[in-house]
Amino acid sequence: MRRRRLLRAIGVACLGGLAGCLRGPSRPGGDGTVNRTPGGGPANATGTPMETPSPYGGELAGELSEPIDSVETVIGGVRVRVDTMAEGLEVPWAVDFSKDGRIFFTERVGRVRVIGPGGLLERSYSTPPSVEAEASRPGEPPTWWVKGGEGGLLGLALHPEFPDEPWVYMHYTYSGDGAQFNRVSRIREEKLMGGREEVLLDGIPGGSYHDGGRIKFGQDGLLYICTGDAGNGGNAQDLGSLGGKILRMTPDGEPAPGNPFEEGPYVYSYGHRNPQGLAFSADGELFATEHGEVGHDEVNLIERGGNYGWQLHQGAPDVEGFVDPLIHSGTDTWAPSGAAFYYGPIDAWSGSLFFAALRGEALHRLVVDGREVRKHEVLLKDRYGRLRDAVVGPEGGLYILTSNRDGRGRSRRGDDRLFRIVPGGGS
Ligand SMILES: [Ca+2]
Repeated sequence: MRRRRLLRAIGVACLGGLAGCLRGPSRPGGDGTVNRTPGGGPANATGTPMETPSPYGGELAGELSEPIDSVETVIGGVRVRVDTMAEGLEVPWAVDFSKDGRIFFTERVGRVRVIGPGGLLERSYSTPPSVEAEASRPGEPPTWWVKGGEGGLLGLALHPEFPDEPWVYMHYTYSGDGAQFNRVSRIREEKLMGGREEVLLDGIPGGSYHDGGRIKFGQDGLLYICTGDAGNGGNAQDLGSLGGKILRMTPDGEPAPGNPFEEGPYVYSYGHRNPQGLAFSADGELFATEHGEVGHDEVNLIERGGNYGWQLHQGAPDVEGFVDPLIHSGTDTWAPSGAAFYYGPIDAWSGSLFFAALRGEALHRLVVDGREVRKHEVLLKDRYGRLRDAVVGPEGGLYILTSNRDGRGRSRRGDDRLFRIVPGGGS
C-alpha cells in the first residue's frame, strides 16, 4: 500500500518521466537543488535519499512556472511582453507569491489554486466553506447576476514568512443564522497542500453586494483587511460594526497593538463603502481603492483612525474631521479593485501605483507624491475586459487577473486569465 501510494505520488511529481525524476528536477532550467525532507526520506535504487514527492510537477526550487503563451505589444508607449500564466479560470480574485516559486490565487467560486513548476495544478489547494458562488460560461453575455453575487472566496495573502510559517490567509463570504457574513481565516499547509482551517475573525457584515475582501500584509507584519458596508451604509460610520472598514490584525488574529479605537478593536480606518484594493508603498504608506456610489470611486491614502466619509460624504468636499480621497472618478465609474506599487524593471513605471478596474475595464497608473497625484494614465482600456487584481511578482512582473465571468462581463476565449506584463524586446 505504502509502495503504491509512493509510486502514484512519483507519477504526479514526474510528468517528465521516472528517469528524470530519479535524476532530480525534470524541469528545464532547474538548478539541481531539491527540497530536503527533515529526517530524510526513503532511499532509491542508487542509495541516495528520495525527496517527498511534490504535487506540483517539479521541485519547488524558487523559480516561477513558464507562461503558456506570450505576445509582444505596446502598453502606454512602453514595449512589453504579455504572458498568459493561467486561463479558463472562474472569477479569479486575488493572487500572491511564495518564495518557493509557487503562485497562489483564489477563484470566487470557492477554490484556492496554485501554479507550480509544472503549471497550474488541476486540483484545488483548498476549498473553504464559502457561499455557493458561480461563474458565467465563456461567451455568455453579461447578466449582471451570477449565484453568490459579489460574495464567495475573495482575498488571499500568504504569511510574510511563508512557507516557513505555513499559513495561507483568506477572506470569504459564508452563510450562518439565516444571513450572510464574511470571515477571515487561515489554513495551515500540510504536505504542500492546504490543510486544517483556523477562523480568525467572523461575523463581518456580508451579502450579495459590497463584501470588500482584499487582505494584505504590511511591512509591519500585520494583516490589513478591506470590509464593505454590505449594502447598509450605516455600518461604515459605526465603530461597533466590522463593515465599511479597513481592519488590522496580528497574524494570529488578535486586534493589532496600536489600533485606534476601544469600541472597535480591529478597526484601523472607517467610513468606507466598498474598498477592494490595498497597496503599500516602499516606505510603508498604505493606499486603498474604493467603490463609490454612482461613480465617485476613490483612491485613498489611509491614515490610522481616519474617517473616509461614507455614507455622510462623497467625493472630496473638504469637511473637517473627514479624509478626502487623493483622487476620485466624479460621475465616471472605474470600479477599482486590486492595487500595487510597481518597482519592477520597466523604468517608465517605477514607483507608480497601479490599480485594476472592473466596470471601467482598464488598468490605471498613478504617479503619487505625498497626497498629490502627479499623473493618471488609463491603460489597457477595453483590451482584456474587467480587471480584478494587480500585483507585482517577486521577479518584478506585473500580474493581472481578469474578471469577465463574474456575470457582469462579456467573456472571451481563454477567460478568465492570469497574465503578467514584463519588459518586451526579448529582454
Ligand atoms: Ca470617501
